[in-house]
Amino acid sequence: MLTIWGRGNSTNVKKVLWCAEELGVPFEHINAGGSFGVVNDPEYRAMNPNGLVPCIKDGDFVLWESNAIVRYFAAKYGDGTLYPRDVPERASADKWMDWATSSVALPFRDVFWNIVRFSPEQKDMAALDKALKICGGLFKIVDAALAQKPFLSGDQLGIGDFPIGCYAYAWFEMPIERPALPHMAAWYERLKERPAYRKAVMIPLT
Ligand SMILES: N[C@@H](CCC(=O)N[C@@H](CS)C(=O)NCC(=O)O)C(=O)O
Repeated sequence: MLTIWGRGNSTNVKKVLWCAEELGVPFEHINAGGSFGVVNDPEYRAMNPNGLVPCIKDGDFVLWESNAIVRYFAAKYGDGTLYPRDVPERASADKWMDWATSSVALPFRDVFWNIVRFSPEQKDMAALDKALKICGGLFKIVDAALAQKPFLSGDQLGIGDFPIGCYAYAWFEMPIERPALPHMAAWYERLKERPAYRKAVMIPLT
């Protein structure tokens, strides 16, 4: 039996829930983190000493780090579909996962928290403005890639689409000014057609 821990409104948890839903793997979902607590329980810390979400247990196998979990699900349950067998194709998809963490996560967090999470007194408009510009520039790179192929993983949805696919929902639904991103917007429309994406990712932002 597969168990997934993590509050569903976390981008990192969404990746994992969306991937499991795409693959049709049955799982139990336990809310954890934020107001749900759980992450400081000794049993949870024994699984994930970081005290962060998501974390999964598949049989006896425990794994944390959302991108690693998406790769694990794809390799175990979606070999040849979500997990490209062609090595350069897989590496190209991998690249978008790593890039989402190394380049997008921090500026995106500044946008998201200043628009969605912070109270009016907490908002930092200078930081928001700067982060919006950075994210707009980064998503132009995504837009250019999606001008060449329908998905970040190639001709079909794959591991490379999950992290930025989760950001795309917030990016296109937040009340912000966005640069023109026609190919990224068309990809987002394609994602919105997927029941798994709607179920796991398109939940209220607040
Ligand atoms: N690099 C980790 C980051 C995990 C992370 O920072 N998770 C956040 C939620 S997005 C968390 O657990 N925050 C504390 C909490 O929710 O209690 C991953 O991708 O899994």
